[in-house]
Amino acid sequence: MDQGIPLFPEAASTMAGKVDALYFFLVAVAVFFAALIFISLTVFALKYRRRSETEVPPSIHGSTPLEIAWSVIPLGLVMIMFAWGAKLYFDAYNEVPPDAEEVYVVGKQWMWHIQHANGRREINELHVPVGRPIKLIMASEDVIHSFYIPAFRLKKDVVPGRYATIWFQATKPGRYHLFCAEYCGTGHSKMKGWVTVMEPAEYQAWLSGGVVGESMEAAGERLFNQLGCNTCHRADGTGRGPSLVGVFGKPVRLLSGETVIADEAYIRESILNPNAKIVAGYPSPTIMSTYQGQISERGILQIIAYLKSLSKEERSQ
Ligand code: HEC
Ligand SMILES: [Cu+2]
Repeated sequence: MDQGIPLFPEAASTMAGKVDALYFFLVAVAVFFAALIFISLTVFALKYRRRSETEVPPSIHGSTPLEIAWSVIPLGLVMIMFAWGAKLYFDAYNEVPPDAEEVYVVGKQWMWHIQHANGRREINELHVPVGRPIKLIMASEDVIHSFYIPAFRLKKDVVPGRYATIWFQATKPGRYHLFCAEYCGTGHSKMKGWVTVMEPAEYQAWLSGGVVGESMEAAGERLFNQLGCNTCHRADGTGRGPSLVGVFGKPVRLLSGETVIADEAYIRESILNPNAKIVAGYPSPTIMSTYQGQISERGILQIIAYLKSLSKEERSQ
C-alpha cells in the first residue's frame, strides 16, 4: 500500500463503488466537453481562417435552436449530477440502517478517541467487522475536525457543540488510512490513524480482548449517579425531574408547545443548556442547573448510551 502513489485509493465500503461511479461520470462529462471544445477550436481555426486581406465574413444574427440546445443540454446534465449526488449524500449520511452497531468518536487536538459500546477504547485506531453496518456518533472536544476514510469514500466534519453521525459498511478486511481532513492547529498533520477491518469472529475476539474499563452504558450509569442526576431523575418518576426511562428516541412535549424527538443532540443540550428546551409541566426557568464544564463530551456520550439502554429495557418489557 505504501509503494508509489496509487492513482486511486482502495475501495473498501459499500459506498465506494457508488461514489466512484459518480466521480467517473463527472470526469467523463468534463473530458468529453473539453475535447469537443478543443477539437472544434482547432478545426474552425483552420477551416475558417482568413484567406485574403479583403475577405469579409458574412454577419450572423443569432440562432434560436442553437441557443436552446446549449441551454437545455447543460441544464439536463447538471440536473443529473445534482440528483445523483443528492441521492448518494442521503444514502451515506441519512439512511442509517437501524441495526447498525454504534461506535462513539471524539475528536480533540490532535487525536481521535474512539469507544465501542462494550467500553473498549482506542486512539487513532478504529476496529470494525467486515459486512456489518457501523454507525459513528461523533463529537469534538475543541475545534472543527473532519473524519475521513478515503478507502470508504467517507468524510464528515465534526463541529464542536453538535453531533455528527455517519455510517458505513466495510466490504474488505484490511487496514485503511484515517485522516483529519480539516485544518485544526499545529498538530493537524499528525491527526491520523488506521481503520482495521476484521472478519466478524476475529472482531468479536478483539472486542472482548482488551476491555479494561466498563461498558459505555455502565460508565454512563456511574456518571449519572456521580453527578447527582439520579436524585432528580428517579426511575419511578417521584423525583423533582421527569423519569428518563424510555425517553430516548421518543417525542417529548415541551413547555413551548413544540414536540421534539429525544435524540442524542436533545439529551446533550438538556445537560449543557437545560433552559433551552423545558419539558411541558415543569417550571421555567428550570431547576436543573447546567453541567457545562463539569462533564466531557465523552461523559455525555456515556450518559446517552446509558439513557438509550433504559429505553431498550423498557421496549423489551
Ligand atoms: C435539580 C434537579 C435535577 C438534576 C440534578 C438534574 N436534572 Fe435533568 N431535569 C430536571 C428537570 C426539572 C427537568 C425538566 C425540565 C427541563 O426540561 O429542564 C429535567 C430535564 C432533563 C432532561 C430532558 C428530559 C425529558 O423528558 O425530555 C434530560 C435529558 C435531563 N434532565 C438529564 C439530566 C442529566 C443527565 C443530569 C445529570 C448530569 C440531570 N438531568 C440532572 C431536574 C434535574
Ligand atoms: Cu483535526
